[in-house]
Amino acid sequence: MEASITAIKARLCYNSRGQESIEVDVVTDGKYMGRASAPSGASKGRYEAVGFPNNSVEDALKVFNENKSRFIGVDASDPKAIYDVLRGIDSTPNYSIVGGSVAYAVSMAAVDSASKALSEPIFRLISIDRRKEKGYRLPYPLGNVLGGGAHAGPSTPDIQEYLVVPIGAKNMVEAVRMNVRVHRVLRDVLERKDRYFTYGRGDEGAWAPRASNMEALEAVEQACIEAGYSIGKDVALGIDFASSSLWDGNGYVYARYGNRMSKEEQIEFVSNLIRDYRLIYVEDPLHEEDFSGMAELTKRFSSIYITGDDLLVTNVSRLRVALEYKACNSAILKVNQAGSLYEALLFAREADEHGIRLVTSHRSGESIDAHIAHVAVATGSKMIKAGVVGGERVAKMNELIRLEELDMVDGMTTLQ
Ligand code: 2PG
Ligand code: MG
Repeated sequence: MEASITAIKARLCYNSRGQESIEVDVVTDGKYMGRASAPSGASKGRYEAVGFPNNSVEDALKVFNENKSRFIGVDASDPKAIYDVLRGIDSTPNYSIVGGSVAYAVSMAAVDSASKALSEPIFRLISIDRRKEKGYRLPYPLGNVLGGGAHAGPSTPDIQEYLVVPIGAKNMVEAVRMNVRVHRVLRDVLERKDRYFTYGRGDEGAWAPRASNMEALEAVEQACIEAGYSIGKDVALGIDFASSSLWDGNGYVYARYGNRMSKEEQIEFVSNLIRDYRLIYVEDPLHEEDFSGMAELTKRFSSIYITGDDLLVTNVSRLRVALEYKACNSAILKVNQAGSLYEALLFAREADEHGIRLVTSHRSGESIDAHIAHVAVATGSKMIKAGVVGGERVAKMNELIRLEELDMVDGMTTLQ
């Protein structure tokens, strides 16, 4: 069954941070319209696809418009067919000619349209196990409740994201409810600690208080307890250090709160936090080139998620290096880091084949699209990191709640 593209159009749009982005409409069989717009990161990995050629949405639109007729007649339900056209336009490793945002928006809008034409949910069309008809599982939502770093202002923590996972949740509604509850109670905890707390939030809706790295972690732990949850049973904590943002080429610079740390000191710091706060998830604890440091942490803490984001940038070559080093046991999956959906799915398949657990993720600059909820289900991701509050964040959660109603979806996966 095919869904043939009969029209395609791109336009400038805005993301949740108020930055210019790109939106694409794809029409198949003359009547089924799919639409997607590209997200954008603040703490980007050095090796991810560029957003726009010369940082210009206009330049991207120009290249797209010159080439858009090449998409007519292509099967929108086949991410590889879309990829082939994109690569005919831009064969650079990082999409420097047309921009990763075009690659993202075209490939997502295509499956969005095909899903309507073929009356199939997107996750089924793009499943990495295409023979599968039933037994899809839902990911646990990994919720960013407090943040700093590149996502918030100068007096917030150096650490980018303090995360909670509702490990005891039985279903998606309960999981989302638990994350929202921790976020809400955390507001009260922060207000008690700082009577001048403004309820300010960072790019992803996480609270952005004036607090040191450790005060922030303690506040999150406190909020879980006050919310009535037992840590390790109902909920567990995680951290995205986004440590390439801290690395200055020589050491990790905690410029807001703390000292400079060497690689060895950073490994000890992370190890102590994992033990003291029973973290089950750490992302980019070492910078994007430090495969051996990551391997040391993965060896020490094999039972928790040691996750590569900027380290891997959803790129198969980077994944292969990481596999050689045994640098991580879990991988962030961000379609726009790869550019096209097809390349992201290839990455997911290869990671999965090697026992690397997937965590599908949003970007700090998002759209209200919910497509990544389908990407998470299609790739068997154990978790999805998509924020807790804010329209562009709950859009993904609400889609997962809808997907749970489908017969072919078996409910929550298990977090091992
Ligand atoms: C990250 C992401 C998303 P950004 O580092 O994991 O949370 O941030 O989109 O800014 O790269
Ligand atoms: Mg990250």
